Amino acid sequence: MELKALIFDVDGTLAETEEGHRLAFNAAFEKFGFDWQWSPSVYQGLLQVTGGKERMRHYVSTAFPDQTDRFEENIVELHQYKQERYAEIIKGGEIQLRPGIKRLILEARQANLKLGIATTSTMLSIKTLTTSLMDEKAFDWFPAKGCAETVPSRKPDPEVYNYVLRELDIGPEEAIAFEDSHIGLTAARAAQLATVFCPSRYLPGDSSEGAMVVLSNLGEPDKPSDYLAGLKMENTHVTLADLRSWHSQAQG
Ligand code: XBP
Ligand code: MG
Repeated sequence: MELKALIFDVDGTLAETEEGHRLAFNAAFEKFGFDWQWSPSVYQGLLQVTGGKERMRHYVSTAFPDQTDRFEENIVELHQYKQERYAEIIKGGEIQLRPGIKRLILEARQANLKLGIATTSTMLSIKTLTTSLMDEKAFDWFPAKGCAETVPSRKPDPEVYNYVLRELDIGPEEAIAFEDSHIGLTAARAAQLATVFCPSRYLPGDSSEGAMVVLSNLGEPDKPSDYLAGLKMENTHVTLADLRSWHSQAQG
């Protein structure tokens, strides 16, 4: 089967965004009078729960069960406030796209490949990141966007990827997914998608079991990627030719 589409996870894959999310969550807790803050190490553990609201509910129910009622009364507004702070952080320019992401997406557009996004984050976070870090029109480069609002279940459930495949009107054997976490890789693999895995800063030890190729990142001509496992890489950075070659090898 021909390679017809690339499907990208967002957080940790398009950009190392989780530190921005963490700071935004903490700003929201403070704003709404909840006296806890998530340290990097606590947040790293909480990333095992996907979806911001789900993550916060899990934390409060386990760490501050006596505040679950008051938290539940505020969670919608609190998460909206958190998203606004996160958008400011992204627009502030401290977080950039990971190496090779924009280069490969532009190459895929040139070759008329379809593009999709599959994230447990929100449509606002997709819009903010694509228009701020990629191109002011980049939100429209991805006709299929599986996210918190369009798909009720969360990774590692594969539904977000199955949704994107349906929206793109293609089968999993015609696409490649890009992920940064074991949870996301599990979701992509459960949707039968060959996956390029570039572990992110917050999840360096995540298992790459099932990935077609494992790399430090997609690389740039002047910033070589480190090959970590899986099908062999011919270049020092990932090109569309590499993806087509891996895709046909993975098809067997
Ligand atoms: C990562 C997530 C998200 C973010 C927080 O999503 O699990 O919940 O951590 O963003 P992915 P929200 O790696 O699938 O892109 O608060 O918008 O959920
Ligand atoms: Mg991710």
